[in-house]
Amino acid sequence: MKRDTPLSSIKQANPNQKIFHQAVEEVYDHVKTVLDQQPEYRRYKIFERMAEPERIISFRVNWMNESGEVEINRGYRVQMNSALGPFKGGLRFHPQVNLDVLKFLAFEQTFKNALTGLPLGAGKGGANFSTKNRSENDVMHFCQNFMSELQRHIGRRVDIPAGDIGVSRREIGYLFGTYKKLKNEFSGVLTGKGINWGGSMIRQEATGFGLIFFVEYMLDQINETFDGKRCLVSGAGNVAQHAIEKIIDLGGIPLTASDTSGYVYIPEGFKPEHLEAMMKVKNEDRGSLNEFAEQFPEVEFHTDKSGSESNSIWDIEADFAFPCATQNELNEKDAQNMLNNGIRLIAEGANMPLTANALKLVLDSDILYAPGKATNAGGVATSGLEMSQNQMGYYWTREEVGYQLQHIMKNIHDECLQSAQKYDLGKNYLAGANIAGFIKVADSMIAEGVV
Ligand code: NDP
Ligand code: 2IT
Repeated sequence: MKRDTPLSSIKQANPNQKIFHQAVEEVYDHVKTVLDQQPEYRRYKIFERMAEPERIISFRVNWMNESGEVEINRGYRVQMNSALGPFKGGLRFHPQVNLDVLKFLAFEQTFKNALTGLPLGAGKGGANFSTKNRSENDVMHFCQNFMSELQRHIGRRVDIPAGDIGVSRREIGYLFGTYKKLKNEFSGVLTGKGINWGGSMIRQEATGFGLIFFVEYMLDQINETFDGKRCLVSGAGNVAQHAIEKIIDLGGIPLTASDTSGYVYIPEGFKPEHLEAMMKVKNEDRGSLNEFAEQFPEVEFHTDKSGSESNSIWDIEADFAFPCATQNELNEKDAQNMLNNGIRLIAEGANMPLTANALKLVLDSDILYAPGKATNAGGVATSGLEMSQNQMGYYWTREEVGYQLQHIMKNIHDECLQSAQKYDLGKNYLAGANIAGFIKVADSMIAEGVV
């Protein structure tokens, strides 16, 4: 009889959660070497325990919309792992939110948060709700009803949510206001807050900036810089916007951005005025990218058909690529096109944007690749800095937070490389990130006993 591996038993225990399986398998592929060398990890079933959330909360969110109609949504919080600190991770509001997606995100968060070097456990939550085409009142009422239940399960020493897809500073504001009113407490229970009400400098920019800092360190290794490099960026939200901003700062040429309506391509690259106009359309008007494209003759708008014969953002010739939209947005065909077109580096702003087959192709090639759990960790790291400032009641300057973010990204970069090298895996940043994150959490779990 074939013996169960940790991976097969996790898959059996979580049938039909394909995205979660994908995330677990990708970590297991690297961590199994460590399990073989450290029998304690197997004896204490550390990997299996990491894949089992400490607690899952699922709740009804019912509320009345502007037309007086009752709506019912499902809210969740997956409290994944508290070995290193209180549960920490974003909230996603998107129609496709379900436990499969949230468990994958919470699992990834475990390793990412460990890599930051800050005392952060891992969690993720959200609801199957879309803020698109909703009035301001509907968004506020939804957030209030969502928090009226979530407030029982979170706290500044228990679980500290933040934003993710569909949850920006506006939603964090409504969620924070509701928590404050219900608990009669002004505290750092959420991160991504506004600067005047407990937020940290640079939290808004941190994920995109951190991604580009990380890539600067990768380029240092080969004596390269961003100067003159043509860059593909997908997404047009928080992460993509600030990645584009930093690429421009460093002399790179961001060529593209995308949303659910399509993608924009600027053959000469984004200039600050393009970015400013796109941010207005996406953040203030809450519109689509074609509304941005209409403002400039040089901005081309295309409907995206990733993976099909033509017209995908990933077909454009470039040096570097930064998928910053969502999971599994870049498939095998896209990856093959990029390799054929001579792409030299892929670094993930989104969480798990490459399908398993796309990832395999990329890892088998000789291009540089870095995974989201390392490269997008600047967001949660700056959330960690926001928590420290909330606890101190004292706020750092933009320069101070910027300096700390750069320092954290450098440490993550170096730790990934060192771990990969220690296990003879060369410059495999993915293996390095998985192994380094795993060991920190595993050792802490053993120290804290079987609880
Ligand atoms: P936003 O909601 O700000 O932006 C998401 C962008 O991606 C939007 O432009 C959206 O288009 C587009 N998008 C979302 N889903 C799809 C889809 N199925 N197909 C095509 N386009 C899509 O989210 P963020 O920028 O915050 O998050 C982007 C990614 O980065 C996610 O994977 C998130 O988990 C990850 N991340 C975010 C962090 C943060 O601090 N915010 C930290 C670390 C990771 P449209 O505008 O049309 O909806
Ligand atoms: O995926 C992520 O790391 C985030 N959405 C940010 C989480 C946070 O707590 O800042």
